[in-house]
Amino acid sequence: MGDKVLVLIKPDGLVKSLTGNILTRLSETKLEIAAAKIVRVSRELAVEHYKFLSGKPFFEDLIKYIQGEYHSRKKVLAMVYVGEGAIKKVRELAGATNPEEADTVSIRGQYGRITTKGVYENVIHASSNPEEAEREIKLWFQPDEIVFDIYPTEVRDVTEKKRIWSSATGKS
Ligand code: DAT
Ligand code: MG
Repeated sequence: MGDKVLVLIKPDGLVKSLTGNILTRLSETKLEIAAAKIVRVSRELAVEHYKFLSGKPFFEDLIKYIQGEYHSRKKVLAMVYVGEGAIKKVRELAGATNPEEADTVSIRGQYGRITTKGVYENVIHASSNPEEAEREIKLWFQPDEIVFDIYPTEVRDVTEKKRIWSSATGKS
């Protein structure tokens, strides 16, 4: 199966209508898409995702950015790609963390920017190594949301409160 990688198209990517373009470029890698969903990012999820950067001066801005607080679209597109060299391939396509330093034809090089506040709006996230990929994929996705069994699962009886569709017909 090869590597697994969590890919996020961040709120700036969505506002700039880059989704189609980025998906095309990802598909050209011939990696396989194993999961995808649009997510409204809670503070809890954002903090857990970026927990290794919690000591950094830019941490609070980073949390606000991924939550869409700086954009009109408060959501991200979260995806899992699998395949030989997936992490390397997607990170190469993404380009360097700092959009000013990223290769000019990479996604971050082409579409990223540093705001006047110093926030790196770099359009896309990609896990940086297999351990991070596993941690991130398990944070963003439940097993049933992924079409392959990419990590071992277990069956357990759990009772939890769950929001379901109301039986009342709503007006759209
Ligand atoms: P990457 O996203 O390339 O894996 P990272 O994991 O080191 O980079 O950092 C996560 C995000 O944090 C990154 O996409 C943008 C932001 N960031 C990193 N370094 C930064 C800096 N010096 N100033 C502002 N934002 C930064
Ligand atoms: Mg990283």
